[in-house]
Amino acid sequence: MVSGDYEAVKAAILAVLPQPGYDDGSAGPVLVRLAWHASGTYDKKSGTGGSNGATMRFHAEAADGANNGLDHARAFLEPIKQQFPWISYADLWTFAGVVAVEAMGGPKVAWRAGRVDDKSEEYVPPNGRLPDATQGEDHIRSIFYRMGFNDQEIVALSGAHNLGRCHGDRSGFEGPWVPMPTRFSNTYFKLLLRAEWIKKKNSTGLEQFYSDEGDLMMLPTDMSLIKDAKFRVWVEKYADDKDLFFRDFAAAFAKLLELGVIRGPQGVALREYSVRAKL
Ligand code: FMI
Repeated sequence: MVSGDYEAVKAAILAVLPQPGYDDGSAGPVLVRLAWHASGTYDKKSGTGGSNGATMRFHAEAADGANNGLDHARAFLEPIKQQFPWISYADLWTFAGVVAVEAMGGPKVAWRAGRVDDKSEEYVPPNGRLPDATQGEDHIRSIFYRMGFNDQEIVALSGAHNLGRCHGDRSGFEGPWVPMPTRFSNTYFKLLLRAEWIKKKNSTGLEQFYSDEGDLMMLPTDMSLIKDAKFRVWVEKYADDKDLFFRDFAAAFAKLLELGVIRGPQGVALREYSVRAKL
């Protein structure tokens, strides 16, 4: 196998997407969540965390409650890592997110190879850096601002909840946001604005919001996007204009996957280089 043949890796990722016995029949949504959680630990002040290093391979990060269920995503990709040992996990996990978004009908997202896997746990970021879905707009802002995102980017990224579902045994929340959770679109924003959302306790005891028919859901954090006036402007724009959403999502997701990646010569993200460049 030719080292650096990303088209071959892409074909292998496309081949694992159909998973008839899993969730809604696709590995795509959980792969997008893996790419996001691998990257979203970034702290722009210290330069720590982020997608470089693939630190979620280590127990300390994999065991963060926010990462529950991502073992499925890592397991879907493991045979591909075995088939193409030259690709780093850090590249494979982020690339799989990009390939999955596009394959599910979403935009093409810019992606660059070059991340390097850390050999030890030295750079595992502390647990608790990812957002908590039971909280509101202040929390979401503080977490995403720490990564370097603004309000518009926060709303665009949240549009990924067009995909997939919540699992009671992972996050404690239950159900999908949209009727077709393996098709990328702006339906999530339309539903947020149009449906009536009713707060109820779910079967695990957490409060979430249900549509009048009761088959779709929203998280407390999703609801904060329509409660907060500055977020709501963007929800309305993205509900109205799918192309704008696709463009803005592609830009914000590409930026997310580059967090913590400081590239040296030839675009290779050496861990030592990233850390020293910040000192
Ligand atoms: Fe979301 N998510 N997400 N999400 N996410 C999921 C599933 C899920 C939160 C909470 C949350 C982003 C941001 C945020 C994405 C993509 C993205 C779940 C259910 C919860 C509770 C997990 C489960 O399996 O039970 C927030 C509110 C707090 C962490 C939040 O800020 C972002 C930025 C993205 C990518 C751009 C996807 C695709 C899923 C579906 C996963 C699946 O397994 O179906």
